[in-house]
Amino acid sequence: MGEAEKKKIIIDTDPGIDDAMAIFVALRSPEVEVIGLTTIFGNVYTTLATRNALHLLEVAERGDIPVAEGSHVTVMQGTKLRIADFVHGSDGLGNQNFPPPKGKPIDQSAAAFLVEQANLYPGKVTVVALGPLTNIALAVQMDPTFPEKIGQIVILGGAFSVNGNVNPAAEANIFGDPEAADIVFTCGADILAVGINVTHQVVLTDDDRDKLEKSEGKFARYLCKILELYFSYHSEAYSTKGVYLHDPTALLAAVNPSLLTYTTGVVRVQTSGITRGLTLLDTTKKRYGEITEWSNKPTVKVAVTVDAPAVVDLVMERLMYS
Ligand SMILES: [Ca+2]
Repeated sequence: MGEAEKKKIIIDTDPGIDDAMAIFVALRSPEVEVIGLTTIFGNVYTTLATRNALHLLEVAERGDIPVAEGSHVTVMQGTKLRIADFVHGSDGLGNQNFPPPKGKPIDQSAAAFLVEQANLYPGKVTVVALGPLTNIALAVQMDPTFPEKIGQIVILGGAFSVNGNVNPAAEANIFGDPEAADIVFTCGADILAVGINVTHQVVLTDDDRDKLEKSEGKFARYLCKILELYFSYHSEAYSTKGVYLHDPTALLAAVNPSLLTYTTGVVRVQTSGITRGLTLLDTTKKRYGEITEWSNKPTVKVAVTVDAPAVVDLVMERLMYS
């Protein structure tokens, strides 16, 4: 596949153990060209997310890929952030205390970088959003033409007709900045949301981890070190013997959309009360008698099913290849 035909992707990320997996899978996917990483708070604070993004690119010997640092606060300037360090370790990468990266982020903010790239390659850039949606919302606010110029936004987020993973209502990435999520879901861009109703079907088992451990693959060996903490969190929180592949599933949805099936409708995000962060899809099948908060809003695609064995196989294959 020639460089010109590859899908250009920007990964907006809060690394994050499964973010690390997704980034490595992307770098090993010949169908796509990673043209940048943008960072956001979520699994860690933004400063550490930037450091981890740079570190992961150095592990992959891809220091040529630019990293643009994202927002340190929510789109409403909120500073009280939810940080999931109890899932990913205080360093975000399984408490391995890796040395600091040599590289530095570019001078542009994540939102400015997103806007610039969308303008440089109109209709050609896919954003894979693996954290709270603050940077994407800021890009929409910075340039009202961003939604039509961006090719697609693949969102890892939401819990559609299932319980959340922060609380019964909310999934973590949406809960991290619900106002930003509502801006993005209603901005009119070509959006595909991959929620935990789908990613909870994609499980990397103990056996899979053993295979990674025994492989000669550089990424596989690296990931086995950081995966330990992720496995123990899942065992405690869900009583499972495997881990959910949230971020790699969303990434592969961008690489190969035929791995999932979708429905279409309008998604709004609850921004207040006990269900703050709830994603609610109107499938537009009923004509309501009144104007609702979903009326006349752009539709998005929401993933419904996933070929989970195929996703796990692809993740394994791409990580084990050395
Ligand atoms: Ca993430």
